[in-house]
Amino acid sequence: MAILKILQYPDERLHKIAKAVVRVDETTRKLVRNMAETMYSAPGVGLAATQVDVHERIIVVDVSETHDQLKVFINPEIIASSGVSQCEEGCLSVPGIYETVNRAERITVRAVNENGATFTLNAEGLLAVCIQHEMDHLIGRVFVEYLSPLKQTRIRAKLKKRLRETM
Ligand code: GNR
Ligand code: NI
Repeated sequence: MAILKILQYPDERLHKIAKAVVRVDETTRKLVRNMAETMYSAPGVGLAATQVDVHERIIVVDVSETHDQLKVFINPEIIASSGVSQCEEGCLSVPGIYETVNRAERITVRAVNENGATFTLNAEGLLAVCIQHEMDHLIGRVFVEYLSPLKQTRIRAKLKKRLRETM
């Protein structure tokens, strides 16, 4: 297994659009395992392939405290959603920034798992927020893009400054 490098905002590769996975094979499963290891070691509650510079529709999520509830979503689709929930979000690609974002409160997701089987999941709470956050990454969207232009400018400046200081 391997810990993968997580792209840091503002990196233009975070805005690439991921392509659907056409075949779930051993290469897909290896990527999923490495993504899970990367997420747990960060630590984070979710990770999208986009964040490790792989532009395929794959996300992993585990919101449990015990780190034993890994969920893998390949080609995820939200087929129903309701309500609004406000959650303070963070992102492994935007370290140290936490801001409140509006999301759907409950969602129904259909996806394929690492064995190629299609499943449907109802989610709410942090799990629902996290799935929506990860699915945004797959369409090149980072959570800070929901904030005001002023906040986005400040966040970009802060992260660029930090990159200069640590590289
Ligand atoms: O670790 C993460 N925590 C988190 C908290 C609130 C809402 C969303 C998230 S996802 C984030 C990991 C990450 O960046 N996934 O893309
Ligand atoms: Ni993120």
